[in-house]
Amino acid sequence: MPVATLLPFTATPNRKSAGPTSFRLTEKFILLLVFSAFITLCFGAIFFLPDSSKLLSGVFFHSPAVETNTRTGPDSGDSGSAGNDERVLAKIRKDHEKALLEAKDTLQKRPEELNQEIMNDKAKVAKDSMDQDGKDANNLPVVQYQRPPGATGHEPLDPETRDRRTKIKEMMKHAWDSYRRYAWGSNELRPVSKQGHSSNLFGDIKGATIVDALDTLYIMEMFEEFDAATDWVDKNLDFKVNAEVSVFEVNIRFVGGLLSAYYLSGKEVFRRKAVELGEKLLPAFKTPTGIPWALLNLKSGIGRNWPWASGGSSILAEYGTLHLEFMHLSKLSGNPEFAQKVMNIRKVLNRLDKPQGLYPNYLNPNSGQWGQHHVSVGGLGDSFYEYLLKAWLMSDKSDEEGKKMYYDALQAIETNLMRKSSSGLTYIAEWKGGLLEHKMGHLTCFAGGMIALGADGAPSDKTGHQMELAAEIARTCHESYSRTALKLGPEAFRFDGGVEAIATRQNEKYFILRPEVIETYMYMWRFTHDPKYREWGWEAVQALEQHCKVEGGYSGIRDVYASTPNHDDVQQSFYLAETLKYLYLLFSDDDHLPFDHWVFNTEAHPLPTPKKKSTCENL
Ligand code: DMJ
Repeated sequence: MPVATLLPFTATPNRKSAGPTSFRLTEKFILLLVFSAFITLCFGAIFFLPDSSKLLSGVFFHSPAVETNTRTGPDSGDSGSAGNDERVLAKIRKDHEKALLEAKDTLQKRPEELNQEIMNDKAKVAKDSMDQDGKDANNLPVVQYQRPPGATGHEPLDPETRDRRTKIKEMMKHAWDSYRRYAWGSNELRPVSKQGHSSNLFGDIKGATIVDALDTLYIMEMFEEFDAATDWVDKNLDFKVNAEVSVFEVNIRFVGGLLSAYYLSGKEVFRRKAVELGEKLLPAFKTPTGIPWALLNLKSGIGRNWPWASGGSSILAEYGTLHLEFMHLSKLSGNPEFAQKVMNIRKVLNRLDKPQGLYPNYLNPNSGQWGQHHVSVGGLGDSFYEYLLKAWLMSDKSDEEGKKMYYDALQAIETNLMRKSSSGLTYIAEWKGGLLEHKMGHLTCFAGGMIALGADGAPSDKTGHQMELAAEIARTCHESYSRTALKLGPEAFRFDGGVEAIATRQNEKYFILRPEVIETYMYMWRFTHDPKYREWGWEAVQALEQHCKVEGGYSGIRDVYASTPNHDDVQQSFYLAETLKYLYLLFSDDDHLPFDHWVFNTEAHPLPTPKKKSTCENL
């Protein structure tokens, strides 16, 4: 038996600090030493202890030959006993030589060969334990796990960048340790009052921060914390709740977080939990059109829409932000239903007329007709556009329908919603029945990153133009930060009444640790390497440290124009999932979660973009 087959199948794979290659080799070498020492001891005992072979055969070994010998008892003659001892000794010698040869052979193999052997052994064990339909004990198909490139990175060479990256990791540690200390198992942390906090978006599902933070912990190589989080997920994450949840929020944070954790670590518990939760969400699609409800009771499977949403409509950014996760769920579960449900959403949308080519935010799931004609690239609309582009990228650019829908929509947005202020700031306004509201949300700032990400795939004469638009949006969003007292951006800012990039209404002046502006800096840095994006990111870090950091974690702020911060006492789970992750990547090299192998879901959970002909070719 090769030494490789003795290794535990659940060893944590490919970590920089304890990678499977070095870890397994070391482990094998130790095993080999122990095994050789043990055999040597046996030989010593056989040759030097009086009548030791009898002792051995009676106490340590239970081979049929030995058992036969001991059972014969006093009747058996000495000559027969000596013959049996000889046979046992010969067998031990033979096994020893064979094991030594196999071990020598194993040690001569290259790490990749050893890895492959381990993978094959794992697949074989999994195959042996599956039933006739090729499913494992959890009724999931056996999937040969392969880690996509760039799951962990390396220290940047430039000392300043390295220090800044280390600083972000310290911020993550403070946020995580505080959550662990004061709110472990709750959805979020109240960092000022130092206790747990639960929003009703997740019903009675617990642990939003744990699931949202898993992949950030992994990519920052905080493996002790990652293991604790994994253990919590394994033992405590429970979806059997009699409560109503937001289908969108649960999908982007929990399903997305679990999927990422699976793809980064290869741990089956995450695949199992993601599929289990995905199945719980399926009843949301039981509507006459198949456009899902916004809210779903996970126990009864009864859905409904937000009471405030235009005549019982479903919301574009909610039903349009399931595609990436559901395609992966189909792949990992072998159940095509997930993919069918999200492909049907596209069918419904493509049958409808679009005013000026725009997608209104409200759609009635019963009639299949638009509700109020309100269009936005911020709240209620945003991630629908993001998912069209990313669905195309995630399909290794084979999803032509997603591609066309994205570039057509972007053209309509540029024509109808994008404007320049009198001092030359480009912004994306909101559209209400043909009239523009000259307001841009913090949420809308993600569009700089999205447009940069898509620029390369646009018709060649538009690539440069789209990169310019992306850079202009990044600049506008940076202005929205630098025009405040605390150097953190408001929830929404306006371009009317003589102001530019400033919030004028009290209820738009808050900052809740949102990631979108930093997300755009990260994309712009990757595509341009213009140092200003790292500088802008660093400005945000300093402001976060100065105004949001408290002893018990990080808190949002009620008014970014006030000279001193008034904390809202919530550390949002997306602060760990998105804001800190995008900051870390901003100060990392480009080969950490490289864009040609990963796309980020709208909660910044990286999902692999399998190449055609690989194990995930149908995505
Ligand atoms: C996140 O949950 C996601 O980014 C979502 O798409 C929009 N809002 C928050 C962060 O601001």
